Amino acid sequence: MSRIIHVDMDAFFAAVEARDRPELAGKPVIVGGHPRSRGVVSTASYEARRFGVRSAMPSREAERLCPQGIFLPVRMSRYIEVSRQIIDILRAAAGEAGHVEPVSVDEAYVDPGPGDAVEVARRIKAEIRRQTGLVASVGVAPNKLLAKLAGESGKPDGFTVVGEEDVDSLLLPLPVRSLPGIGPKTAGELAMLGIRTVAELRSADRRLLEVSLGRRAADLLRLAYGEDDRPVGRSTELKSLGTETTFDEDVGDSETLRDKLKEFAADLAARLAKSRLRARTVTVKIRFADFQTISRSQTYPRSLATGRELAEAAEKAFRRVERRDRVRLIGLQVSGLTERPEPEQVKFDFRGQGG
Ligand code: TTP
Ligand code: MG
Repeated sequence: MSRIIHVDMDAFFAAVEARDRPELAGKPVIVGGHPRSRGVVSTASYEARRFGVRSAMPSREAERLCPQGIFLPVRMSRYIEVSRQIIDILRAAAGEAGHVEPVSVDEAYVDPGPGDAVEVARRIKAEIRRQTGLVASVGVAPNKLLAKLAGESGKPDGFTVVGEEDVDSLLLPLPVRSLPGIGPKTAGELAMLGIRTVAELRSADRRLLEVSLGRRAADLLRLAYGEDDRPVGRSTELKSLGTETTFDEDVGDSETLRDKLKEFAADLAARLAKSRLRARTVTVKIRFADFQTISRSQTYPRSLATGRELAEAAEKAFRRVERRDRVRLIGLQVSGLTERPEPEQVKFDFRGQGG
């Protein structure tokens, strides 16, 4: 039975820009850092992707691949506004009995409850188009893993329903990299064993997998068979907030990096406060001059909220970075978000008592 719906907006930041400025429709729009800076591409319209432009690519390279590209800066607050509008549409479609789990600014899972998932999914796609003028790709499948892969398989402007009988035709041809949790490192390890696709992963020698991957082997096999029993979460807010910067010139001294982290901590504290949230995990991300990218996280039993608390946690995580080379990009992310307790009930209202 197809139960879970995955929704992900097509070329989200670029699509919002083109919606706000109709003259950009159908053009190669590239949102991100300026091509004469050392910034990176946040996203590109599908027209720009035809030239090879991709998220996270240096903007300079994007300009080389697509000289006619229209480069625009990131307007995050605008995208968050549209994101909220989309979440509201999803909630309305899920109804009282269903629920919505946003996973990023443009992506969410919907559990339609007892409602007909395909029917709810159709309504979601149509309402997003009608109310925002934007295109969502939607996947419907028996679980979250398959719903996401179904949605991705139809991009852009996708609507893909995967029943039990379609699971193999969806999964088998996929590169192992498409499975969640398989990053470049694990994909590299698998490639050494001659495993590139899900079909190859399924038919791989189990002993060999266990020897090479240890405990991860069992998890990978479950993914390869499309097994996933994670429920759609009921938390209604974003799972993480983050900010990062690419330096104009690689930075060697750690004081500059620490200052940047303090700045980020203050910014994130303000954003957490606006959403009335606290965070339990703080992650520092660093990309070195050679593009090696690492992250170090600190998780606390008690949640953090102030700029000072976040800065201290960031500092701790930063100290765990062993490599001391020049840094191209630094970022800070908070996750494990929880709602702030309501303030103590105000018992007395002193207004009107003079003063
Ligand atoms: P995605 O959903 O990954 O990408 P997308 O919506 O632009 O395109 P599509 O889903 O059709 O493939 O990310 C959502 C937004 O998040 C994206 O519009 C911009 C931002 N983003 C970045 O800023 N940096 C990144 O590296 C990625 C992947 C996304
Ligand atoms: Mg998207």
